[in-house]
Amino acid sequence: LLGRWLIEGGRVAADQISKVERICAEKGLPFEPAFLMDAFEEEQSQGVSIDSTRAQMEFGGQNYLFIDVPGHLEFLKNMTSGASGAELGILLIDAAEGVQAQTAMHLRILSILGIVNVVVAVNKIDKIAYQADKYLKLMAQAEELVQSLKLHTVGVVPIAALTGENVLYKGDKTNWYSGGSLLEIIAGHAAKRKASKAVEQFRMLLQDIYKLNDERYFLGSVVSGSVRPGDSIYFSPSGKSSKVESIAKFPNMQRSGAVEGESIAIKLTDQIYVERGEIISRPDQAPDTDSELRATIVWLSPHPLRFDSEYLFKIGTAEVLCTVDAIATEDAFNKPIVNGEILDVLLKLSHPVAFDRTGETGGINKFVICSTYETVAAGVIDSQNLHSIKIPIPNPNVRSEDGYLDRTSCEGMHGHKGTVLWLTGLSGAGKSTIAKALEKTLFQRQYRVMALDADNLRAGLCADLGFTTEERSENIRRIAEMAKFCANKGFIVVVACLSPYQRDRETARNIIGDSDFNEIFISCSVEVCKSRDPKGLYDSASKGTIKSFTGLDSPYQVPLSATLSLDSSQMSLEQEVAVLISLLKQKSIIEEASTEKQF
Ligand code: ADX
Repeated sequence: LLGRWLIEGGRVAADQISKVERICAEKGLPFEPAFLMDAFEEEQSQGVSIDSTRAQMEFGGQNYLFIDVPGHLEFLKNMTSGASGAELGILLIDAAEGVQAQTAMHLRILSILGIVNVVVAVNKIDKIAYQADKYLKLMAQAEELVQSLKLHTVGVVPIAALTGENVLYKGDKTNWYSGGSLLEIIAGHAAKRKASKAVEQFRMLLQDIYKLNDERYFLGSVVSGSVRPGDSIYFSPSGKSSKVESIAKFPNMQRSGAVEGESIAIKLTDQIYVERGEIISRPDQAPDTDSELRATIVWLSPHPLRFDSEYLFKIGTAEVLCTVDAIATEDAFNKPIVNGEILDVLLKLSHPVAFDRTGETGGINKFVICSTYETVAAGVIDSQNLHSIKIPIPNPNVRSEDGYLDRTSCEGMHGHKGTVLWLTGLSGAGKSTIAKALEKTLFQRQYRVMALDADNLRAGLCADLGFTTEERSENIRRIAEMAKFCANKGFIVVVACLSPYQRDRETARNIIGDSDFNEIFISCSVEVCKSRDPKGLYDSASKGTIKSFTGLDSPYQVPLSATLSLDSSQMSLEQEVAVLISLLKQKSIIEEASTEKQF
């Protein structure tokens, strides 16, 4: 097929064709485009630069790069280490031989490379005498296989690369086939891709931060979407946000914007401190962050996978340490995982990284795993959220019982409405102090209030939980369920919980309900929190006795759409309480006046 593309694409000089024709004639063989490939290989060994596995050519004003993947594992390494992901896979099936065991393996590799769109080309249709019924059987088989691997069939086409039937142009021997030629199918897909590029989300990989004449520049490559001065941007996994002041493309050229494929330097409107490895996005299209991932990998090393070894995990520009656990089968632990094997794994990372759950709309979901010396695996992150998988599904045999008191009766009895104020912020920001002061004020004014301090709950209800991302998620899920319960009993619930991840706060919002969930960000810089250090934890963490401490070696993602932000380094406690009381009034949770009592 590649030989056919080359001939039709005008990439082969007439004398080369006649040379191959002559050799074929001498050997009494019919001319085959495949022989051209052999001829190229020979030339290549003599230093002529035609790559026998890659062919670039133009058809109808559109440039194509065809890459032949002979199932070589070495090739996979090249393919995954660069940003050279193909846009479309052509699965070539021999009409005479049918779907082979290897075919499924090749398709799985495509999916690991993030190539979800596949054209099935049933080749050598001449060998089965252009028979429609045989082709249709193969077509159904191939389509089923492609779909079973969650790939998408862009088209299925009967071709004969030898004669050119249906490769570039429709031939006359398969009149029963009503679809387009292989090239027409590919061109149609390319046009669609072009249109969809316009809606791709902005993703830039942060490579470095340069200081130049006292200005800080954030360097990296735009891998999808576009960016312009004035845009609000968000850094993941650190959760920092800022605005683009200007964009430069070295050497020293100011730019009015940048698009996919460009390496640029961004100057921000304010000073933020982040490191290489972050993904820059729009605030409302932030990628996921986690330190535990489900993924599918293909093992690429002659040395077997070791479950007790630490490897280097690389995604985008981020590099962290990881260990690999198999999740698919018990068996995986018993037999060595060797070259070419594909398996489902759970990756435990030393630090959280940012990533996307799908490669669609420009998402970053592919990674490689390296040992000290080599790339040992390539993989794709599972599209299902590890944590959402964990959220228990209620047993259908358990039915909830309506109590005697419903929310309206409770609220009527209390004389005010129920709601949740969810205080989030760093350790030492003042959440507990504010929650306690607010509890006191509301109580003195005879409102029914319930303060849920995460530190206290961790002594009992959540005593089984530590501080991995997964355990923090579970912690927040439990607190959110409790808060919801109390709000439904007409209480004003004040939650004080670090809740560092946007995703977990969104889970809390979903559990509690949008109308009851008020996200209150107690903002305070790490430096101030460190200097306060009421529990001496920052001190212990900087000495290394506490690991994954939020604000130090574990991220805090600043809320993007908090109901209120209170800067505890600027406001007094009284001011903070007053602001929260006026929020409750403004939301008609409590009335304007209420008799105050001293208890
Ligand atoms: S959350 O991350 O799951 O939301 P939560 O609010 O329950 O955290 O608990 C945070 C409190 O646990 C902190 O105020 C601090 O006292 C204590 N703590 C102990 N280890 C850590 C850690 N590694 N990161 C953050 N807080 C920690």
